[in-house]
Amino acid sequence: MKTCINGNTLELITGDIIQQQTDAIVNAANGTLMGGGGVDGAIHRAAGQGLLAECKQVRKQQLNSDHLPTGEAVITGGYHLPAKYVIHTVGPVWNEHAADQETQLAACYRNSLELAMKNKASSIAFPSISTGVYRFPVDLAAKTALQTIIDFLKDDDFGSVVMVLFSEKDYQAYEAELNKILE
Ligand code: AR6
Repeated sequence: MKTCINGNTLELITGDIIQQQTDAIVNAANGTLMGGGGVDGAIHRAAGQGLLAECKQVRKQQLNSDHLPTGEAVITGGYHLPAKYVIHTVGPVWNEHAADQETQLAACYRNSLELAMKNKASSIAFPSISTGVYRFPVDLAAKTALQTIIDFLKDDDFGSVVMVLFSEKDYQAYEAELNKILE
């Protein structure tokens, strides 16, 4: 499904993010930036050792050896990936009693888009941040992600945003939420 927002495009596809030929792809990382399972593991495996080495440098130089806080984003090269950049962001771990998880998830999308724009990227591919290991409910994640992307595209001349969903079930959840928002 593809829609036009203020001259920009927003597309939902099923697929594998490591194959995306966008200027930037987004990694659903953890605060250590040292890789992990899920999409993070796939990105690190496909990009090669150079990515991990740059992540270590970013930790040291930009983060004072601390963890990347939830909702924030940093950028590295793409190494062996088709994408020029990888933007690493940390989604919230789902906890039904916490109040600020949607705000944190929205911050992941907004900060990633702002960082892409700052680096002159005009196309970006996102995975469904937080809906795997971090257990965020996919319908709520889809609503938050799509509303944040749409609000950004309404205000900015960016280019193309692709949501890469890893299963048909996730695609359908995102498609349903996008249709509701566009109604
Ligand atoms: N392309 C696109 N989407 C994918 C891919 C892929 N190659 N692989 C998995 N997904 P997750 P999180 C989907 O668990 O919930 C890591 O260990 C997956 O089906 O990767 O934010 C990190 O190091 C799901 O829909 O990320 C963190 O510790 C979505 O990507 C933690 O997991 C996100 O699932 C982050 O958890």
